[in-house]
Amino acid sequence: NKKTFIFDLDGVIVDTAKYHFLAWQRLASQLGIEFTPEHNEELKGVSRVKSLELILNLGNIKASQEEKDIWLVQKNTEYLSYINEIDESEILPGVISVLNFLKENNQDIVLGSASKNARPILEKTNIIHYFDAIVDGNDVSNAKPDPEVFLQGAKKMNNNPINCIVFEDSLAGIQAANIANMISIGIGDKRVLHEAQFVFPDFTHIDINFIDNLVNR
Ligand code: G16
Ligand code: MG
Repeated sequence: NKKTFIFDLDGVIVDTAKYHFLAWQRLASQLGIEFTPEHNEELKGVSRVKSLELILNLGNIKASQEEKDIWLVQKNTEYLSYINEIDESEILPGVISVLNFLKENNQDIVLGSASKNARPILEKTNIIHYFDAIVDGNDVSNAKPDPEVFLQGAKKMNNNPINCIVFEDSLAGIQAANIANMISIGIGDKRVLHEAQFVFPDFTHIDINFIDNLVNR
């Protein structure tokens, strides 16, 4: 059976978390809220709207919908100013060899991200041509750990969830993959991603034989 390999974007393919951080930090400091890299960890895989709620909670700030909408636009405008400058060099080490191996072996490659900016990021980094389908923040109504994003990916490829393999850097994403009945592979810290079936610190630690076994299992 052909397998469908589903990749999260931020933290798996590219490290855009640092740009999300800079943009959220600018907004937070403007609102008098202290926002640290530790706080930023908790926003990984979390939607833009939900991220703002978490930051406002940090500062005990109550705001109207109008104010929130303005802040969401401001944050995204700043984020996009960084994204406009990125190129292939932002792709995390080891990712391209895995994508090439999957392409050579005729496997499905799908993006499953919470980001509404996924397409421009894949274009800027010159890897959009690898993807047979893209499911992103514009397509889903239920955020991870809800499995919707990954189930939509399987459906687009006409494949059964048991033939799908998910690469994720957030615990919510790993939980989403598990709920979807897919194989979950954590990229990052083993202690954080303890619910994943397999965990690797990054793609350079994944042997191509491991991927080959997933293709042929
Ligand atoms: C990414 C990031 C999150 C970000 C979310 C929405 O998720 O990890 O920090 O808040 O997308 O991004 P945007 O504001 O661009 O719509 P993922 O699922 O790719 O890891
Ligand atoms: Mg992620």
